[in-house]
Amino acid sequence: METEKMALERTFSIIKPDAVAKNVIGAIYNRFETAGLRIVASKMIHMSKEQAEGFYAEHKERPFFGALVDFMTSGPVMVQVLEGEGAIVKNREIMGATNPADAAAGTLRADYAQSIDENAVHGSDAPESAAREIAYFFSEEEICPRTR
Ligand code: RTP
Ligand code: MG
Repeated sequence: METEKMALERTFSIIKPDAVAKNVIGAIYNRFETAGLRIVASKMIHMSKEQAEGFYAEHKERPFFGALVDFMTSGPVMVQVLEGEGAIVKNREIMGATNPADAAAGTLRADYAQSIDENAVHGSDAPESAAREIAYFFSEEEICPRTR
């Protein structure tokens, strides 16, 4: 039987304003790289209200939506595309649970998040959301797959 090989995947990641303010961008990038994820696109942005509302449109009706948009626009963020085998699930594992109180030891949220509202990182949760979120912040020309 043919050996199953996990697909090379891309996922979208945000280092949120709380983690940027803590000066741990490099520490978080180190976690991605150590886990075998490659950063194939990256930039710092300060999201507008409209940009944050559009990005989190799926949560529009949730009670925390206003607070989420306020938080995500409270300071600059790093947005990046991560590439690797099983990148979507792998990044979610590195991140840990949404609520840092539930996040496993050694995950980014256990180490760098303070609350469910200010939880350090975002990562796409499925192939469809990854594709949509990457396209929301990056043009195809801004993504640089490895050539060596
Ligand atoms: P993210 O989208 O940021 O990667 O986080 P997630 O998938 O783990 O969580 P999601 O359900 O998509 O929620 C998006 C963000 O909204 C905030 N949130 N607050 N107060 C609350 O009950 C609550 N629930 C979610 C969090 O900041 C979460 O990351
Ligand atoms: Mg989510």
